[in-house]
Amino acid sequence: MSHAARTTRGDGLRSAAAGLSAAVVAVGLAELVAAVVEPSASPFAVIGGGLIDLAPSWAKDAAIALFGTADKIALITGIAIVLVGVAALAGILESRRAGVGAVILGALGVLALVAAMIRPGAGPFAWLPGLVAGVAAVVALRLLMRTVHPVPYLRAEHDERRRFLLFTVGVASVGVAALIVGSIARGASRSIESVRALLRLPAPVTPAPPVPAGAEFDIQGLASVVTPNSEFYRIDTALIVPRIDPSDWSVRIHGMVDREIEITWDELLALPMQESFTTLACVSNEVGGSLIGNALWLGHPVRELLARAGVDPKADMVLSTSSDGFTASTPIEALTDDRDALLAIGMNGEALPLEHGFPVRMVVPGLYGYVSATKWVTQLEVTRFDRTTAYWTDRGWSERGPVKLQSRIDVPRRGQRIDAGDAVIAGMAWQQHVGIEGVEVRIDEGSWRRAELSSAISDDTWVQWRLDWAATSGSHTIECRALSADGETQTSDPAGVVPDGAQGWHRVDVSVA
Ligand SMILES: Nc1nc2c(c(=O)[nH]1)N[C@H]1C(S)=C(S)[C@@H](COP(=O)(O)O)O[C@H]1N2
Ligand SMILES: [Mo]
Repeated sequence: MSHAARTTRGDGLRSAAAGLSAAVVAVGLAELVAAVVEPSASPFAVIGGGLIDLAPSWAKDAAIALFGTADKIALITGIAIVLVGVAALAGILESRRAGVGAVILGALGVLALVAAMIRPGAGPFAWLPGLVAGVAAVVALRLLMRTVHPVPYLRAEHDERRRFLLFTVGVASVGVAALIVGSIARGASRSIESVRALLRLPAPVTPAPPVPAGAEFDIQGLASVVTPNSEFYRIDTALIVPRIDPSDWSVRIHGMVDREIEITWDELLALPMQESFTTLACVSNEVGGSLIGNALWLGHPVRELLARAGVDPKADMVLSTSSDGFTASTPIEALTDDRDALLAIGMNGEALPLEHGFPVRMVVPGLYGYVSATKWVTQLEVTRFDRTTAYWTDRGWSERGPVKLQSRIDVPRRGQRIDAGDAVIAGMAWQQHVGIEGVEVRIDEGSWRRAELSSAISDDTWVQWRLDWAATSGSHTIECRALSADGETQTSDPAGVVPDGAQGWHRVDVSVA
């Protein structure tokens, strides 16, 4: 092997390492600055957030299908992998031609800067982390390059190598240290969590009736009728959960109204509070899926606030907006009729968890979350469907999203091995704001049998069902279908989640020993 060839290959590796090291220190310093100055302007968060907003709806579906609630971790990991590749390449290109790699890394900083500034709700220093990232990356790369290409004859080769290693590892360590300090700083600014923990929610003027005695069958593996907050599904576009101090929060009701109103947290808390159980479902929930949960919500009826503002009779929609720019279009009748559409502050007896919309969110019975359940809500614009469109409507989803009649088999699970003899089949059924009249089950495409329903909390919640089954050995297929309170039978016609929710019968294959 010739001396020249060896030097070239070593150069390539070292250049790539220099690029990586420069990227690590840039990311570390930028995240540290963001943590201190403006947490939501973190380069990872703004670029990730931008990707989420730009992603076509099939990509969002695929991400949810593949990673479920871990979709955000998957995205961050993906960005990190791409960054590693680009940084290594920038290092190599820089060593071939000075300036090229620096321009690439600098451009990444500019990308973070722009992404931070165009985010809804960007603060006055949103540009700073991106700038820091760009400058740090360029300076570090140029500096490290000098040690990749040392001045000839000055030192022995192994000295040069040692010097290069020292510099590269040193610079990267500064980045890692900054990342650690940044995440500690982020943790220390957990003050919103303590504000939340110390909150005392007002008692409801209209409490929910107690959960009926027969609401819950005691069957292992069957979803509980009320979903604990810690197990409640979470779906949103927020890479960084908005941290809103209630004392800074207000909601503005404007648009086609007689008088615009703005309500602060203290004003909201002083209004009469109502409690109700409402089952919330995601339009991305597949047949048999778990993106659904039921909670006891505490809040003030949206209808009262709209009445106060005075709604123009020509309006047919309310566009709710969150602090981070998400929007949902809710048909106005769902917010003005007698259903329990709430501006909610409480979930299962505590203040809303941060990731479920603290301090205030919307909850509307009968509609999928993407057209109704805006978390971190700050604006209600009374408008018309022909004037404006919401976040997911712009990405190919239906502008209206009434919940479809659905049922699900929880027990037995797919592929579960059970013993022949007495067995139980059980699951959940729902069509919020309509109600469930019955559930039917059939085995191996035989005749339909009526399942037993638990006592529903209300028409706005899901209900459990169960059926005894004398299981015989062999492979079996179990299917279920729900009957709604208004006489509809759940369709067998399958459909995917786009554009307005999945449909079809849930089917589970089991083998009986
Ligand atoms: N601000 C904000 N609110 C949002 C969303 C969002 O992306 N941002 N997603 C909606 C969707 S698609 C659903 S299904 C529900 C989920 O509410 P959860 O996370 O509390 O279960 O929130 C809705 N509210
Ligand atoms: Mo959703």
